[in-house]
Order: sequence, then structure tokens, then C-alpha cells
Amino acid sequence: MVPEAQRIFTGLSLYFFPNSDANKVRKRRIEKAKEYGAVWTKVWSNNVTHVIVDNKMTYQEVTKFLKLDTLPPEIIVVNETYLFDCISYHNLLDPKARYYEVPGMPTSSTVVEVAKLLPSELSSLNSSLPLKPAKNDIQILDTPSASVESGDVHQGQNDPAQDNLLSPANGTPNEPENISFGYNDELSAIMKESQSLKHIPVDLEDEDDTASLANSESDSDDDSKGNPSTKPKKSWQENFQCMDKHDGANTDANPNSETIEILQQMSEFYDRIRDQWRTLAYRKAIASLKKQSQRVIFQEDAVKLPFVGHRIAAKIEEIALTRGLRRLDNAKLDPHDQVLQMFMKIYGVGISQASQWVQQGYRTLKDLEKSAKLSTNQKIGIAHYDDLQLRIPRAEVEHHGAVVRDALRQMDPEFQVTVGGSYRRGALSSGDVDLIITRPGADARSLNISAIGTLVPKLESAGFLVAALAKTSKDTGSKWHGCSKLPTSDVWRRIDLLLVPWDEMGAALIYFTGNDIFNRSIRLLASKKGMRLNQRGLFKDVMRGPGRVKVTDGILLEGRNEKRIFEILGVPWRPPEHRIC
Ligand code: DCT
Ligand code: MG
Repeated sequence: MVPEAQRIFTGLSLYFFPNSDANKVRKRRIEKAKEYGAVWTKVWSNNVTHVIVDNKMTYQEVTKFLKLDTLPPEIIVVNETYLFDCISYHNLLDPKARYYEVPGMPTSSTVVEVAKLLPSELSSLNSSLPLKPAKNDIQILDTPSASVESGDVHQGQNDPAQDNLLSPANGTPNEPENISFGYNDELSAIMKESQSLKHIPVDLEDEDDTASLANSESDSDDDSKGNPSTKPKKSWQENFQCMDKHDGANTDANPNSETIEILQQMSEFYDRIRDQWRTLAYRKAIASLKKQSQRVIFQEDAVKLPFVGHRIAAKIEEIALTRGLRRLDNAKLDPHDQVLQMFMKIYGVGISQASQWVQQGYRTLKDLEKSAKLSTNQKIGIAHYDDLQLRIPRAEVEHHGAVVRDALRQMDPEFQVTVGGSYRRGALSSGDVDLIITRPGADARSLNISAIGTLVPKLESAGFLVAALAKTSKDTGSKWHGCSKLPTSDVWRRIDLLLVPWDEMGAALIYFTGNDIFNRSIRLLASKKGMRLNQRGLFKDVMRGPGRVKVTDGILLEGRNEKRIFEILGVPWRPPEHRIC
């Protein structure tokens, strides 16, 4: 048996249906439940607390067998997945969650569950796997800043909406209902499609960009990815077979069916955008996963399967864990969930790191500060946890932009600083300050020397930049991520300095303005037209070899002018305020 503290099933009397261990897999399930403290009740009695029904069986088959009209209401009836999930999350989960429902149960627990959820929870039911933590593009300014061009942007100086700043902080998204903004073009059609597919973690990011982020500690969704040796490993995972045997053809009976379903959608998505390599890669991975009799959760396990590479393995982990997390969202019984959510809000911390800390017994930020092994960034993220959760009022975003602009202009009056991200889309408050920095004629190298080499130390000694979190320097541009604070305030804000070569400013503006779904849409549009858009430019004739390795960058069609990129793509230019999907 597992150590006493881990025996989450203590006090439970389980009646399995069918209630025999003749089936090898069910036998293993029963043994596992006993290891975690449950008693297996072989004969139906009043002591039974839970009926665990095989996934193929219905409620009516149970009652018919027991010669009862219905089971007593105090007895909990769940499908076989329940035990696995409870063990997986070290807790007794809410048995009423729809995932554990047995077909044909008299009351619809789904209805009860949904009715109990708050509106914010309902939306999380519909939109699993957000690309990033939910955005709060709460409002848009009344008038589009149609004059926004690459260069200085002093938008919203007289921001009429300052008074509304509280609502974004309260986190009730108030996105426009109609994302088409009256456009009826190819792009709006794709925006709608991308919106509906936003839960699918497809990669439309530029490979270069993804690579640079992977190297940077801060931008990775999960900093433990760079540190696989510390990934949580569940000892039960190797030998706990939770499902009946299957022939590999029936997805429903596969322990990885949810993951397969999403991978399937991803494969179809790539097929639609004619990305034959990824389509094929996903199909092969799906075929491989279908043959597995155990649930595959962690990247390190997934990557061992035939035809599953590191990237797809990472997706499998993301899907498995996030799905699991959503169950917890719905279950709401698990106090660990609250802790997990809290840890995941630490700058740069994702689900693997957060769940690892929960597993290790940490419950508060103080616990972490006291005894966990923390990276420098994690320490900063924890020390300024409250500050970094706050939305930044629009006027303050502007102010941070002005500090950087003034400092750069003292160095060279030709520097141009554009506030991008949600600010450029007109948001009343932003999660961070995204500053796009360029200078006429400048290339990446010269910007790197002047901006990172001179500006950053200058602003550090002025007390404006207070923490450096990550830096990526590349031939194609650089990024500096850190924290800044105004002299008049003690609140630390997240700030990104994005150095963009002059010739790439148009494409960079599109990318760093977003939003993420808009970016996905416009890249998809480019791809459908046989072109490729990334943060450096719009290209044609990109050649790819086996394994989707890029052979040539293709021919640059446009990089400098944002409007021209829209034009070549054959859709009307949209002001940033209309790029909210
Ligand atoms: N971006 C993207 N895909 C992502 C994340 C970001 O294309 N998965 C782009 C679009 C916006 C830009 O980068 C800046 O990103 P964030 O600062 O994360 O987002 P934001 O839109 O500025 O929102 P927030 O107010 O939360 O900063
Ligand atoms: Mg931002």
C-alpha cells in the first residue's frame, strides 16, 4: 500500500461493475484502488459507497443486475476513469463532473454541474487550452487610430476611459460580440475559423521565433521544460492500466482518446492549410498513440513512442495536462487546484512546474520562498507576485513608453518607439508594456548595440528598469524582457523591448500588435495563398524539405510597410482596434 498520507480512498467501499477481477485490467484497477486505501466489496451491501462502472456499461445494466429500480442516492456512481483521475491528482475529485458520468444515469449531472458554475467558469468549459492565459481586451477606443503607421504612436493621450480601469482588473472579458467589425473579406472568414479553433494548440508561430523563445527562460510557457530531469514522474503510471483492452481501432476505448481527438483536429487543421508535413507527422503520431493501452501524459513518455517527436510529445503533454486541469476546474473540490492556479500565475511558471511544487507539498508562495529551489526569475515573480497580476492602466503604459522613448531620443533623435500589444489595439489596460523600437535604416546588430548595450544600462541606473528576466539576441532582431517602474510608483510592471530592423517594421507591427488569434488568422491567410508571413516579412516561394525543414526563406515580398502586407494578401487594412478576435 502507498504511505498512509497518500491513501485518498481510505474509508471507501468500492463495488465494481462487473464486480470481478477476472478481467486483467479491472483486476489491476481494483488492486490499485486498494493500494490507495479502498476496500473492495465483493458482495452488494449497504456499506458500498461507490459503484465503479466499466466504461462500456450503462446505469440500467447495473440496476438490472442488482434487481433495483435505482441505486440509493447516497451511493456514488462513477465510471472507471474516476479512480484514475483521483490518483492522478492525489485527491477525491467531484464525482458529479460529467467526465465521470455513467450512461443512462437518472438525473443529468451535467445540467446540475453546469448550473452550478459561474459565468466565468462556463466560458472556460467552452474554451479549453487557451494559447496563453486569458486576455482581457476589455474595451476598444471609440475611434480607430487610422493614422497608426510604423513610427511613433502617441495614442489616446486624452484617454476618455480611464475611469473604467477597474473592470479589466476584475477580469470580466467584454470582447466585441461581432469580431467581423463589418468586414466581409477572406480575413474575417479566417478570423472566425481561427476563433473557433483557438483551443487547438497549433503552431503558426514562426519557427525562428519559437526557437528564440525556447531559449529564453521567461517566455516559455513552462520553465521546467528546460529542466526535464525535474519533471514530475508518477510511479503508478507505468503499471496502472486503467482501461479495458482494446484493439486499437476504437478511439472511445482508448485511454488517450481525448488527446487523440485534439491531435486529430490539429492534423485536420494543418491539412486545411496544406501543411503536408505536419499533417503527416500528426497522423503518424495519432496512429502510434492509438496503439497505447496506457494513458500517455508526460512528454518524456510520449517521445518514446514511434513517430512521436519532441514537439508533438510536448503537445501531448500540454493536452493531457490541460485537459486534466479542466477537470479540476469543473470539480472545484480540490484544494490543490487553487494552489496550482496560484503557482501558475507566477511569472514564467507553467503547469509542470506548478504541479511539481504541489506534489512536493508546497502550498503557499511563502513555502516556495522558504524551501523550494527557485530560479532567479521565479524569485522575482514571487516577490512581485501581486504587482505582476495587476493590469496596467492605459495612461501608465503610455508613460512607460515615453520614458523609453525619451531615453532613446537623447541617444539619437531618430529612434522610434511604438507601443504595441493590447495597447495598440486600444485596450484600456494591458498585461504588460510591449515596446517596438526601431530607427530609420537600422539593422538588428546596430539596434542591439545601441538599445540593449546602452539603453538598458542607462535605464537600469535611472531606476526605471528594475529587473532583467530574459534576453534574446538574434541576427533578425532582439528582445529584452524585464520589469520597469515609474519614479512615482512602487508597482513593478512587465515590459518587453522589441528591437526591430527598419526593413521589418511592418511585419513586426502586425506580429507585436496581435492579438494572438488575429496573428494566427493572417498567417493562415498568407499560407492559403502560398505565402508565408512571420514577424520579419511576407515571403513567397518558401521551400521546405523532408521533415518540414525550411530549405529557403523564400522571396521577400514586403517587410517594411504594414498596409502593403495587407494589400498583397488581398484584404483591406484593418486598424489595430479591429484586430481583436
Ligand atoms: N502574440 C502572439 N501569439 C501569442 C502571444 C502573443 O502572436 N501566443 C503576439 C500578439 C500580441 C503580442 O504578441 C504581445 O503579446 P502579449 O503582450 O502577450 O499580449 P497582448 O495582446 O499585448 O495582451 P496583454 O494585455 O495581456 O499584454
Ligand atoms: Mg502585451
